[in-house]
Amino acid sequence: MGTVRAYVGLGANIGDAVATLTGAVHALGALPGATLAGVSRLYITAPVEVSDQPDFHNAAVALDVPAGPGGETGPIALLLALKSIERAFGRRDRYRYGPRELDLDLLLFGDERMAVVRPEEGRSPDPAKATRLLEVPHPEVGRRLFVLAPLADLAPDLVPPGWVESVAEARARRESIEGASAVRPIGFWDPASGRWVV
Ligand code: PH2
Ligand code: MG
Ligand code: MG
Repeated sequence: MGTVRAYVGLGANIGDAVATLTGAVHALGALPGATLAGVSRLYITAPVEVSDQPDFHNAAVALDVPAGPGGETGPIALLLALKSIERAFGRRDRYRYGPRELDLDLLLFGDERMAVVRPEEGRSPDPAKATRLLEVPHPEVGRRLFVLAPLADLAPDLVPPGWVESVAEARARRESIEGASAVRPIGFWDPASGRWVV
């Protein structure tokens, strides 16, 4: 079985977000068969969709993971692992786009392009979003500077499947819309100490 490079978006805006995101990076790197291939800068970002909530901390990681024996097994297995890490860090179910202890979103899974019904364990109990499909690439990647900025740290020249521009180009386009102050880098990942130096 081969490996695939996946990209995961991280976010938090309840509790000690820096500690939570740091712990989540380590948990991702410790998943069975996974290797941490890169960690973005850490950002403070203005909340989108629901603006009446605290600022977020956001980041992204590149993760090399087992491809899975075929079809959807790889991305689904990773999705379930992300949900279980969210719960381990105290994620509670709230309303869509609202505040959260930890959000881990599967952004990209190699060249995979898919939309499948989420397995029961990967669904939210919130009926407004319980039936959402798992879409890869994540549909919000191209429209959110808080995702594109950290992703561009890791893979600026990548053109995700189905896109007509690179991550860096999409980042620049969104920055001209949202304004440069929407995302503010506050630290670099230091592999030696395994944390962001803020
Ligand atoms: N996540 C959301 C809704 N809004 N805003 C920012 N800045 N960062 C996020 O991670 C975020 C958000 C739902 O997942
Ligand atoms: Mg999210
Ligand atoms: Mg999520």
